[in-house]
Amino acid sequence: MATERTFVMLKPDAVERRLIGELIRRIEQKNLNIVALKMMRIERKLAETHYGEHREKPFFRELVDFVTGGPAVAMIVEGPNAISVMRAMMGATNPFNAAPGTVRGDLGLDLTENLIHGSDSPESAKREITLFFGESPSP
Ligand code: D4T
Repeated sequence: MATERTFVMLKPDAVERRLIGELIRRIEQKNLNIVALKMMRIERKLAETHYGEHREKPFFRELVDFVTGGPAVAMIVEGPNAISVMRAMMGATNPFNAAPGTVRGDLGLDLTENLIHGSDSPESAKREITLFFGESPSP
């Protein structure tokens, strides 16, 4: 099983709802490693670049307003198949479809304010880690 690094963001709704501890607890209990972590207010330009693939979507502005609207927590998470393992733990994008046991299935009720982001491929992970943390060494 390949060791991977993925970019994880605890979105502003998670911070506001005091769920940082709960979400980090889930990541640590899964035995993944948190290798970098910072709390930050995401600047508009960074959010627009991060969500660049959605630039033409009707929800783009709302999404950028939301992720820049309060502090978020950015992390690099490492472990075997970390990218897909994190995606499975997060659950479906829309919390209404997310299975119980997942972060969004257990804790979310809103499509935009869906608590957590995790990279969806090795290419996105590399791009997002660089965007948020600068160049970082491979595992
Ligand atoms: P992120 O990127 O935040 O981890 O979400 P996903 O990878 O699970 O899902 P995504 O890229 O399809 O959507 C990005 C982000 O946009 C919000 N969203 C999505 C929204 O506000 N309205 C919508 O209609 C959709 C489809 C939720 C996640």
